[in-house]
Amino acid sequence: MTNPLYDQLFGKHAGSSRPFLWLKDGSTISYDGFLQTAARLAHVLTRSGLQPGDRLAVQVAKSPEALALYAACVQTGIVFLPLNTAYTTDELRYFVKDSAAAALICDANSYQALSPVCEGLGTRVETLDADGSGTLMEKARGQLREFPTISRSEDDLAALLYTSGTTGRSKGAMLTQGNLLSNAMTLAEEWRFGADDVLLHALPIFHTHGLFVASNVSLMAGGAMIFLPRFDLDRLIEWMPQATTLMGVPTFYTRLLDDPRFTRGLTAHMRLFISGSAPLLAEANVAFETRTGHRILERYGMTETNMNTSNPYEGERRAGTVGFPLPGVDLKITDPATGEALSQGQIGQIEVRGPNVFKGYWRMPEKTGAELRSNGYFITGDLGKIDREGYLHIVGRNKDLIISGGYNIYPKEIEVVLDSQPGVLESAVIGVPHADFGETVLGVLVPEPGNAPNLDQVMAGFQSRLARFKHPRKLVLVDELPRNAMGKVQKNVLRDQFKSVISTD
Ligand code: MCA
Ligand code: AMP
Repeated sequence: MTNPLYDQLFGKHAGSSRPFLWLKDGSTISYDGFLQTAARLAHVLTRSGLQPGDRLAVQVAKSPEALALYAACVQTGIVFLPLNTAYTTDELRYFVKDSAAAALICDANSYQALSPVCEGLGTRVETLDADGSGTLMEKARGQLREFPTISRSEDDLAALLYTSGTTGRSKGAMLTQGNLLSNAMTLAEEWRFGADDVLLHALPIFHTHGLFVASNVSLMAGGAMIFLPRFDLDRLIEWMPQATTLMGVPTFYTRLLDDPRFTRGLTAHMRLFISGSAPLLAEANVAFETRTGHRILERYGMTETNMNTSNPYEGERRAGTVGFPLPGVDLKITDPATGEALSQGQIGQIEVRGPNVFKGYWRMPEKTGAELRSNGYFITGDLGKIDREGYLHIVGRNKDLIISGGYNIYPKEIEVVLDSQPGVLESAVIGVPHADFGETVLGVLVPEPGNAPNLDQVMAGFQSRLARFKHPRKLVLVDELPRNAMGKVQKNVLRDQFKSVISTD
């Protein structure tokens, strides 16, 4: 009777009084205290009728209780389905319905809007607020602090994480216990995580980076985390002297570099800075090293695959590259047209295979078939090349995707909203360079003849439909969209035409 993911990440720490979470007020939560909260939550979930394999949708602020809910799901075999707190009610409706979630945990402020949605779908609702209050923890209070762990195998689902789709319909990536476990073990070893490490945790915990990469690696090693509610430059600078490691998206690093308080002295206690989720400019990495003496270790991953490649801990961390395939990961560069492997140095699509690669998209066999080959290789949609020394360079994307501050945004979702607005004949949404977020969203509109759209009204059309971070930062009008001979919109032409439209504002 085992539950590999629970045993390796959580169960092995039972009874340990070592600190696991340091909170912003300076208090700490021990491993044992954390596991007791998780066990109480496990009782609440199972007593309310949730079974192994059922989905638990969770849209709550970052808190120790929210992380304990993840542990409770692993312990009970319930599939954890975390959701970005920025998603609107319309977006939530889709995720709850598509996943057929048995229950949703949301914050008290969203309860009024979400409970009618869930009622219609037969989904129970409980609340959990940032301070740990709400109906969920009220129910947990009287429960036993130990829970008999439910047996699971490595092939069982542990989490369902939605990634946006190129057609506008988000896809649920099915991640097994084995996917998460293999990656946590590999990363903890590759990055030399140990029980003395203190990770400065300022990422959200509803995505792979903050939830699996940062938290699972710390749990695997038995280290501690300074668990900040969100990225806040002042708090990061305040806590850095207590920490040994930081994981962040490139925006974290460029914001730190912009602050004169961020000095070599401030980072003296740090052993490792890791970046991912979006490209880190080589110049930013060089500037970081000049300022601090640390070379950021850049790695590359995806929701569907966890982490695939990493620069080495020892050896050259090559700026502008994402390093080598991790142990156990096979990676090849292929011709997008034929799928044939290309030779070293040639640019093609990146394909990966390994124990980290997901099981497929939830209830979307045709999409799974299109991206996950029968020989186990997953077509990432990223374009890259391998240099002479074996480092992977990501040179672009073969998928229509914008990454803003580490959040993925699929243009199709935005184009659907734009196209439905009065006065808009058609639209194209592109990513343009942005100093803080790396890329940001630009909407290019073609007006209906004689009926130009009111741009303020067009922007208002996004309010209830899409999370704020997906809204275009700017809208521009053009007479027509550039198209190729096949009639396809040439977004590269638009990206070139409007590349300075945000920075020169
Ligand atoms: C916030 N806003 C954004 C973003 N974040 N707009 C565009 N892109 C964003 N990333 C908007 C808000 O809606 C708000 O709009 C305004 O910016 C300020 O909001 P605030 O909350 O203060 O934002 P912030 O603190 O400045 O946040 C920026 C951030 C945050 C720290 C970069 O977005 C962040 O933590 N990003 C990390 C995302 C992440 O974890 N990605 C990993 C995905 P207004 O003021 O107009 O209302 S996992 C992944 O990609 C793979 C697996 C991997 O390899 O890791
Ligand atoms: P997500 O769908 O949120 O999991 O985002 C995965 C995508 O983020 C990948 O397919 C890449 O396009 C991008 N990504 C992640 N890490 C890096 C990196 N270090 N450099 C460039 N792109 C990255």
